[in-house]
Amino acid sequence: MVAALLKRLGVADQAHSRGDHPVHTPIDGSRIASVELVGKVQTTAAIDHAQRAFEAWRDVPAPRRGELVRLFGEVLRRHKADLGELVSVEAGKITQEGLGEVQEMIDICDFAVGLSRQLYGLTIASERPGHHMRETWHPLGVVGVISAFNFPVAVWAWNTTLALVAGNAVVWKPSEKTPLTALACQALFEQALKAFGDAPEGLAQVVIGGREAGEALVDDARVALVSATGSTRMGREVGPRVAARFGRSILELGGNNAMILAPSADLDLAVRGILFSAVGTAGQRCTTLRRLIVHRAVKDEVLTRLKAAYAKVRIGDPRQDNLVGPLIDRQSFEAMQGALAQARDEGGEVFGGARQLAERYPNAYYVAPAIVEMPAQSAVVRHETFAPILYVLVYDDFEEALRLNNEVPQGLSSCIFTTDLREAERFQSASGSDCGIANVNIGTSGAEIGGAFGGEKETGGGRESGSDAWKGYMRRQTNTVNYSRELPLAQGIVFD
Ligand code: UN1
Repeated sequence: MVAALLKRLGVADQAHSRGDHPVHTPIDGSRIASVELVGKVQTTAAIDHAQRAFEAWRDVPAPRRGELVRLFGEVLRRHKADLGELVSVEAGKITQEGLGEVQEMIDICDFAVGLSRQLYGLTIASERPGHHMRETWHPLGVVGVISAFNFPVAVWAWNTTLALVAGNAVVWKPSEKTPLTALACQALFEQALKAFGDAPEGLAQVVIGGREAGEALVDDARVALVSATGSTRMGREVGPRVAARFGRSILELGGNNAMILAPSADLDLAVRGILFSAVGTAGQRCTTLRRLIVHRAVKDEVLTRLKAAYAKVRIGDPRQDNLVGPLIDRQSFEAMQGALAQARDEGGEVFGGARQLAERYPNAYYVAPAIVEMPAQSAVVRHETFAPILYVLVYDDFEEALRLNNEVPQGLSSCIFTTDLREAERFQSASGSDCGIANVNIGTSGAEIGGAFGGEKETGGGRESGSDAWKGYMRRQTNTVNYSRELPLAQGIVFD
């Protein structure tokens, strides 16, 4: 079945049947493919190739570069159902979310195509007569993309579409847990390349590899930008190593996203918002809602409604009519159980969280999402556990809620449910949420591509996707032109 799907997506048989790295589906834990992992030598060869491609691609006019991305968007539209299904099979996302992830790729293609005609720079008033100043944006070089299992295709697309219209070449190292979706993206991209005709070879490559391949990207001075999505632990290694060679990085690391639930909130909306953000993707989004900071006056009612909703959530095969699919693997299940035990030790009261369907799927890890009432924002709450655990904290006054929101090491996403304009505006003000994303009456997850995506503090500070995130993929040049017959110096300096 997976073989037929891969065939429809254009992946050659030998690419997923040879090699000694097994690929398992989290749906039932069975082995669905085996791939070859490459190391430093092959990754460095890919970078060589990409560097040559970059040297040709940077001179192709940007709107023409956009045409390649437009063609890719068309290929994706044709293969949306198949690629979405492969995301479900390999990452365990429910069908709706697998399709949503491919839609996110299509959306960023459209965004990047428009951008290819809008790589605007400024014109700047010169202080000298007969001079003008301007700023131009130039292609940067080879972009290394390191991505995680939980958004196995969209995050690559955010980076690659922008990098390509910006005139760069890309080398992608996906998670070892999701190589098949990466091979499928590559095969689909090759269809776009073919339709385009004359793009340089090696413009966008994938290296299926582990740590060694990642390190080769991180340490190679020709990789001008490393865009890495994953854990804070990974970012702590990647960031300083890239910086040590004066490379650039865009880091998209852990989140520990909170919702402040105010007494004036529309509770129907809030409960639905919590459910999607906390339970969706089985808690495996970097934007997953992990902390609910609820006002004492509505706490009991909200928890009663939430627990009723949690008890009804259908858990099972993500391709069937369920809302919660499996965790990615056993390690992830163990991390979740460890966090729940620690929460109990720290005074938490746990609802849900147990393994489900173990008899039916002895080698897969389905869990009931957990709600944990905590007496305080203790160590376990401050740590990101990549699983569906929602910690609940109670507040009495708004300043305390804001403090709790900000008092964790991570700074990705946040939201408030309120109908009080003062609270909503304060939450989004300079002294409000310290996160990269701060929403009102919307959950923490499920951002649109049009905004810049990323966060502060241990989240790494990077921005990807919309707004002017494209500037991170280009180099800025300041140009001053003298069209006079004199040579006046800036700052009025006389040097005769
Ligand atoms: C991630 O989990 O790495 O905002 C990305 C969201 C998605 C992207 C999540 N658009 O939840």
